Amino acid sequence: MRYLKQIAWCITLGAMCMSTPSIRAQSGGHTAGSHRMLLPGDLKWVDVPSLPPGAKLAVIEGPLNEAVPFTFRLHFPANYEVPAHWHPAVERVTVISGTINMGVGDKLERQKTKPLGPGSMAIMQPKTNHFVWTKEETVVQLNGVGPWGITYVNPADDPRKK
Ligand SMILES: [Cu+2]
Repeated sequence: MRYLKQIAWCITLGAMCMSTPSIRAQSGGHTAGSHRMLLPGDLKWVDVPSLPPGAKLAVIEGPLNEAVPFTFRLHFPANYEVPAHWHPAVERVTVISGTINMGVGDKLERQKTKPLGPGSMAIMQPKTNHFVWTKEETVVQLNGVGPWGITYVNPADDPRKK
């Protein structure tokens, strides 16, 4: 009898494990289960309500609001600023093109930033206040594990509240 119960348990578990990838595949194929190859032209750029106007975002892997690995790109125009803010998870930034000037602190101060050009990377711990600005058009790639979010040090800087 115990043996039979174990078999039943194994079958149940097995069915669960096997059904998971298909559920994921149906949710848009953005999760780790499927092999994807992506060209820059495949990216779908959208506006970003949580950033000052002018930035564009393309989600590669996600969704960003769930506890799953995420990868996305941000396109910043020239002369762009993101005021001091923090994130709930580790932020890994890789510069694809242009230059991002990044600094740590409670208030954006251009002289406290370091210029990061193509191929550079920054790793920011959760809840660390930081800021960025650009002189030229810049594309960065962010990756980590969600849920992702942004909180501005000064709530008046939050474009979602304007
Ligand atoms: Cu940030």
